[in-house]
Amino acid sequence: MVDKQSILAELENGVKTLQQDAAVEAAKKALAAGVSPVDAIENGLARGIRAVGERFEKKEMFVVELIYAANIMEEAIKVLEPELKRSKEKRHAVGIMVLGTVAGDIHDIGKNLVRIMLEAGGFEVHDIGKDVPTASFISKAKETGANIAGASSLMTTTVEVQKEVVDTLRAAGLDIPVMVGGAAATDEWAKEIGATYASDANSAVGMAKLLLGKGG
Ligand code: B1M
Repeated sequence: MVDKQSILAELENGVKTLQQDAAVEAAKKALAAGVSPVDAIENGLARGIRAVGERFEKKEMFVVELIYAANIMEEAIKVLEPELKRSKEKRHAVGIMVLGTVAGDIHDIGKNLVRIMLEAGGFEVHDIGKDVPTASFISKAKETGANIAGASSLMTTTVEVQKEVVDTLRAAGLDIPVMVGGAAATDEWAKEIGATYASDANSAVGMAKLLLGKGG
């Protein structure tokens, strides 16, 4: 019997030590052992990528290694994704969200997880991608009749664009709730710009429902 903690450690180390085969194998092991895919991502893979980020910041790793680690994480998530979708009850038309990573920011792993979890929670999500111009949030929201918007930002240099998204939606007459998240966003920041903060993909689902009066 393989214990959960050692599988989580294998997931973390696979990303941290840049070993794709080990990370992918650990993801398969996690599924076989009944570890929840959310746990495997949040307490395994994500810890690994954040450790890589810290080493990158201290200049102990090159950007090419950061890119490689992100690819490893994405490959391992592909293994977990079907179960991640299965593990949540499907309920349709809970809400329609336009979701993207703000202009200037190409980080999309976290945003993609948010999309997967929201879809699993019954939302119709229109993912407009990464590094998207603010105008795209508005045009997509109008086109799809979205009743909620989501903007992800991971960098201190692009977090300001979340405010631009809120302001531009309002200026276009779209008074829909806006959820923000990503490493550069905080609860305080969200309040300041008239948005709502969600710290992770799981709580994003509960928060989005709450914002649409469908919580509980
Ligand atoms: Co970059 N990067 N990166 N990077 N990268 C950070 C963000 C950084 C903090 C690393 C560091 O130096 N310590 C730093 C930013 C510093 C700052 O704030 N100023 C940084 C930098 C500097 C850069 C470049 C500029 C590096 C360079 O080229 N010199 C460059 C950016 C270029 C650009 O955007 N214009 C860059 C590039 C990259 C890669 C391409 C290599 C890769 C991204 C690959 C990809 O996304 N496809 C990458 C990665 C992997 C990271 C770190 C290491 C990890 C990010 C990640 O995927 N985390 C990151 C360090 C860190 O975050 N600590 C870093 C795992 C993911 C599951 O978590 O994204 O936080 P996260 O998402 C969570 C929650 O935040 C939340 O839910 C998710 C799931 O739980 N959430 C939401 C996210 N969005 C949400 C939206 C919501 C609600 C919740 O509502 C809408």
